[in-house]
Amino acid sequence: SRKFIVAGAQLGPIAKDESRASAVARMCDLMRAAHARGASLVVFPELALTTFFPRWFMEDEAEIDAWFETEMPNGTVAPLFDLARELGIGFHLGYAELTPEGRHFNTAIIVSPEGEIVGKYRKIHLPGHRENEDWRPFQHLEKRYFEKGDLGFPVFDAFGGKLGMCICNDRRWPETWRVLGLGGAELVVLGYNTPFHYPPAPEHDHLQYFHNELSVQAGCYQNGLWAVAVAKAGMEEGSELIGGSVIVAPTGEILARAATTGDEVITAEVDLDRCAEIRANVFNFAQHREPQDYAAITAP
Ligand code: ING
Repeated sequence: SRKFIVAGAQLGPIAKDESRASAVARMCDLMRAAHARGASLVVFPELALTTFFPRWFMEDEAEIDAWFETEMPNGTVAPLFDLARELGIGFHLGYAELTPEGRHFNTAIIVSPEGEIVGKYRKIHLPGHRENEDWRPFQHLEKRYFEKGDLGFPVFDAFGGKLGMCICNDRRWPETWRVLGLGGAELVVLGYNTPFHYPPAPEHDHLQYFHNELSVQAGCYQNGLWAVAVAKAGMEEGSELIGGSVIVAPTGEILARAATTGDEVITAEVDLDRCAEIRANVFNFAQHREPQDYAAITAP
């Protein structure tokens, strides 16, 4: 068996004027708590260093770029990397990436217990819109501030297994999970910032927690893999973000769920060998999958 304990480190709101140092200090506290509970890997949310800035319309490039990291690691996140090395715990971190070439991505990394970046992913499914839409109580301008990710859905050798990542809206798309499953992923780690209110369809607001679990549970079961999905939660600058961080088994069972919308650690023991219960049987791709009939899926 390849057993270890994973932790989801849910974050409560990060205020617009809250420093990155403050967010990092909160994450260090959560990393210590996760370590105290035996975790070898702790998963932080999407865009975990700042408030969810795509809720506002901005035009000034400097104002926009101030939300991005131009290096990773950097002085601000150094305490997190140092603590990881000290405790011998790996972590997943979501952040806004500004490359030296001036490209903007919604990015996540996996860092080893030695403090090395062993995997990187750039968000592919960017929800929302590009221009200000004043009918909305808040904006969702990811298509304005980020480019579509250009790294595909890679799978990395880490923690004795095969790890993949996705980010927030990616989790709603079955293609995300299937491509990671086909890549051999045994554990998918992801963060999300999901507003409770969905302006285009407010009649679905009460379903946000259900749709979060439905998406992750289906992804896990239909590809025989584990997932840790972690929220930035709570009332953040007037926008209520759902909590509901979960750890899900390859069977689709939820093994741990956050009980608050604040800073909270959830943990579960994963056994990567359990993926075989699904992948060798009901979802044995080699035996049962019929890709010759699926052409429509890759059609634009
Ligand atoms: N947030 C939301 C998400 O996909 C959203 C956007 C909310 C889309 C509700 C559809 C319904 O969870 C991000 N950051 O993708």
